[in-house]
Amino acid sequence: MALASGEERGKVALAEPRKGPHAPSVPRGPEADAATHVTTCSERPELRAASALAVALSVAGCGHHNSPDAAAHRDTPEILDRDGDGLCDGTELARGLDPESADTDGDGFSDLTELQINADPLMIDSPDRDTLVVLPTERLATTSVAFTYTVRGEGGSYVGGFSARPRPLADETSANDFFLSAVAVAATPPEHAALIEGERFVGVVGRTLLSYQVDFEYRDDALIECMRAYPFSYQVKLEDGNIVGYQQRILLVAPRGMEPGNGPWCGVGACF
Ligand SMILES: [Ca+2]
Ligand SMILES: [Ca+2]
Repeated sequence: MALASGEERGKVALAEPRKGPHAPSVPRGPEADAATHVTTCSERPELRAASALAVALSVAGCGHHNSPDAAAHRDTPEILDRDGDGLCDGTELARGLDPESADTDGDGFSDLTELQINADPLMIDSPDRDTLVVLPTERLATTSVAFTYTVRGEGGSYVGGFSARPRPLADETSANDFFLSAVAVAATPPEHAALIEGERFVGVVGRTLLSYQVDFEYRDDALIECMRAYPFSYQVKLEDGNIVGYQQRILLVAPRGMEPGNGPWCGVGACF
C-alpha cells in the first residue's frame, strides 16, 4: 500500500478546467477581483461557483501566497489553522471547537481525528479507548481483534462480514488498506454448530457464542512518525440477510510505543 504524503492527503480534488469557446467568462463587479485571482491561480474557473472553503483551499495550494489577494485570504478563518490540527479556524468555530487547541476535549485524539472516526470532539470519553485496535507501523506487522456474538440458533447459518467505515475529511485510505483476513473461529458450546467454514457457522442450534477473528497487516515501507485512526465494523448476518450482530472498532495505525495523548496525529496539507 502506498500512502500519500501529508501534502497530498490534504488536497481537495478539483474538477478539470473547461477549455475552448464555452469556458466561462470572467465576471465583472464586486467579486471580479477574487474571481480573477482564483482563475489565474488555479486555472479552474469552476471555483468561482465553489464554496468559500474550496476557494480558500485552492489559494492555499496554488503557490500564489504572495499575491495581494492571497494575502487577504491567508488570515481568514476559512484557511487559518492556528492549532495546526487540520481543521480550519472557521470550521472549528462553527462546530464549537477551540481553534487554539488541537484537542479541544483533551482526550488525546485531535479534533480532526475525532471527526474522521465519527467521534465527538467535545466529549472526553469519545471515542471509547476500549474500541482501539493497535497496528504498529512496521512492515508486515499484524494485529488481531476478536468479535463475539451470542445467538439463539434454529438450525440456520451465521456469516460474518468486515466493513471499513467512511472516514470523512481524510485521504482515500481506509481500514480496507490494512485488512488481511476474517474467519469464524469457534462456537461455544462446540456442539451447537454443525460446521465452521470461512466466516460462516452452519447449522447453529440453541444459545451459542460465536467467535470471529479479524486480522490486519501493515504493508508499507514508509517511516511514519505519526498516528492515524480508521473506523471499521464487523457484523453477523443470518442467511436470510437479517443482521443479528454489529460492533464497531477503531484501527489505530501508530509507531510502536505511540498512543493517543503521547504522540502526534498525521496532518493534512490544507485545513478542512
Ligand atoms: Ca485547527
Ligand atoms: Ca479530542
